[in-house]
Amino acid sequence: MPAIESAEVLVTGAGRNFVTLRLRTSDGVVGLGDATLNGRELAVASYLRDHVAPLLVGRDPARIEDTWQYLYRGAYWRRGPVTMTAISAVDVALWDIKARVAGLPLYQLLGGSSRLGCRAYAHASGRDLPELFDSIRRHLELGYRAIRVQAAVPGVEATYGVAPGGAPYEPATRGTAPVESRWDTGAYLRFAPAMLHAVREEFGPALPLLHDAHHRLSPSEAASLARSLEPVGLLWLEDVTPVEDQTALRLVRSSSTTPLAIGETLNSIWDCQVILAERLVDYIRVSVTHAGGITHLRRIMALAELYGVRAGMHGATDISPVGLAATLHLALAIPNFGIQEHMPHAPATEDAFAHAYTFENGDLHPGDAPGLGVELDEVAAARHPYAAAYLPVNRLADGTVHDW
Ligand code: EZ4
Ligand code: CO
Repeated sequence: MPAIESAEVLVTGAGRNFVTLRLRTSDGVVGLGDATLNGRELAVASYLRDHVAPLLVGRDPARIEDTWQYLYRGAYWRRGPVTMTAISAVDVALWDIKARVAGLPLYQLLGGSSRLGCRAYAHASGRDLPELFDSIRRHLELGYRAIRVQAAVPGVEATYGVAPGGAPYEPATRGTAPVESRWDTGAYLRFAPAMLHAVREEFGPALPLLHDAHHRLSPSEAASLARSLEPVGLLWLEDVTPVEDQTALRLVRSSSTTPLAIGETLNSIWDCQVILAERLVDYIRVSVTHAGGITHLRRIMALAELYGVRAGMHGATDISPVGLAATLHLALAIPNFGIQEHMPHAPATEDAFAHAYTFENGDLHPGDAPGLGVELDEVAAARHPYAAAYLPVNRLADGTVHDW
């Protein structure tokens, strides 16, 4: 029986910070897992290096479910983003190994493909409406068929989703402490409906449009926004309320038919149990990298299917190419796939991670290379050392810390 011979944790700053787990078996098969937790990267690296790697060496790489249970139930202190990101990385690396041993792309082990490709949506943004319209047009020219739209709120110095100076948006900033921004919910609520109505008017009724409120509203504020956006016909309105308060969505749901999405910061099936069982959203966004890997996300998506909820897969740049590949293999196979978020990675990230997945005609496809179809180029990765980076912190005008 082959055994896991080594478990290495590789930290790079190639494009942005990424943590990658590399497992090697006694018969020379290598599997990769994404262990990146944006802004808290080294906590997961330590969790893996100090507490998980020593337990993996000598184990049978084929026993994926047992290893998952061993790391989850066996830890006693369970759940939470650090633990679940670490378990995700192990799980994905083991699925990579199993599929490489089989000589098959991972999606074949998950039941085979259920669709031609995974419809992706792009992020368009602008500091004003003309710049936003240009950004949408640019993304349509690149082939995207669904667009998330975010625009700078007048009077708010930094708006989530809008890059300063038209560069691709990356929320984490290098430095020893987070950047602090001022947030004004009133200004946002006065601006967002008009902005989204203007986009719909400009681009016509057929273009699928999405918008992310990024967890900043109270239930009544969210309900009123969702109601005012009904004529826009969004594909979804994302993250209206802070997600840990699952029942906050009840008021939004009962007040409006605007489709809702939530879940990118949730870490387990229990974190989204109420949201799913009460059908409080249309799309669930928990990710392969932060919610227990292929093994656990598959279970979450099976529960979601029972309630008519579809997968709205998280795909920001802090999901590494390893994590994105894992997401795409699952997205291609499950019956209730909805849509895949796609923010292209920086050139330095592309240099460090060669991947078989492709983007064509608005769809991502995981490709047909064995396993995940991703190879890590250690030399290219090492050219860019890790440097601490943080997501911003929001404060209200009076200095009160608010959700970012
Ligand atoms: O802010 O992944 O919908 N996408 C998002 C992302 C998140 C980042 C945080 O690490 O909300 O851009
Ligand atoms: Co989001």
